[in-house]
Amino acid sequence: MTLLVVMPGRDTAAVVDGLRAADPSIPVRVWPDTGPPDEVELALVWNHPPGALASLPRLRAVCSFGAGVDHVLGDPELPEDVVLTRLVDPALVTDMVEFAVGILVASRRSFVVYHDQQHRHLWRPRAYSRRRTAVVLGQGELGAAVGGALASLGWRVWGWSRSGRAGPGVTAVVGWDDLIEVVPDAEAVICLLPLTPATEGILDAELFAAMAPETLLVNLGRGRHLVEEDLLAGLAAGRPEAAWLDVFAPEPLPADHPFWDHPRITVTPHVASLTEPAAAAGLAAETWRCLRGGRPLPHRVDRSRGY
Ligand code: NDP
Ligand code: OXD
Repeated sequence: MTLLVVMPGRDTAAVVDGLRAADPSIPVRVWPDTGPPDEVELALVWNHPPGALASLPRLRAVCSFGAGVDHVLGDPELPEDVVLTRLVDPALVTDMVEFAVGILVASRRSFVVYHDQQHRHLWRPRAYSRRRTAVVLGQGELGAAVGGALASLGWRVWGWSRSGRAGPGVTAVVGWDDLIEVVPDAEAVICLLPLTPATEGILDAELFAAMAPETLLVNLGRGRHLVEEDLLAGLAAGRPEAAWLDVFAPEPLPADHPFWDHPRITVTPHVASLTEPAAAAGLAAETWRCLRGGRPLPHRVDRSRGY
């Protein structure tokens, strides 16, 4: 039985090294060199070619190389009975917290404006608000940590989830109507939702219309959470005032896309939190051992919920 790494276009050497370090006894292959397809029992995947997993008749489980699983569930030929797991890693959480807090601090305190002013030899202090309020959409591993970190820095934070789960110091918000009620009080709205049929297009005109002027939209979830034309119209109307986008549909963002040159959009290339190959390899190795030992798999995804 083998573990197949399916990450087209990515450097898989570090992942294979990580798997060897985690458990040298695991027989590893790298797509497209599957070996005998009926020997593959577990796959570690990132953006696999749709249909690739359907050609593996004894596949039992798939590990996502990242926290998100939309890239796996988007495959219409994903075998029904395959168990899906995802990466849950403290380093991924720390990196996300650092990135999200960094964006909010840099934006509120005008770091980019001062950098520009320096080069124009301008001495112009700018006022800033002390309200410090944010809505974090998604209160899972990442959203709860971001919300909790902001709360510990004195921010008033509302955290939106389906169940009412919320990070430490974060006020839970459930349901669209309650979300729309708190959004006008937020200086920043941060999206850390998984991409599912229920969350696709959630960053839309209705949400933007509810925002107060001077609100910052931060999308760290997935590009398809955002209705792009609604954002461009919203920015023109001043709600949101600005946007920081780390994720796009598709990626990379096409060279002629209007977001690149928009004066109030900041584009970063999906770097908020980068998967550490050794961590993903560790998860895959642990999943392998659980499969072999007949134990429940770690960080299992509820396929019907989509996250
Ligand atoms: P989790 O699965 O741990 O958490 C998901 C959260 O979203 C939960 O709080 C869940 O609510 C909430 N949620 C899901 N659907 C809805 C809905 N319809 N309405 C309201 N709340 C909803 O995910 P993670 O925190 O680990 O990751 C979130 C996403 O971040 C990933 O799916 C990925 O897309 C993105 N990501 C981006 C990265 C980047 O570099 N930009 C890096 C890593 C991840 P409940 O708690 O009630 O179930
Ligand atoms: C992830 C990501 O899902 O990198 O981990 O976006």
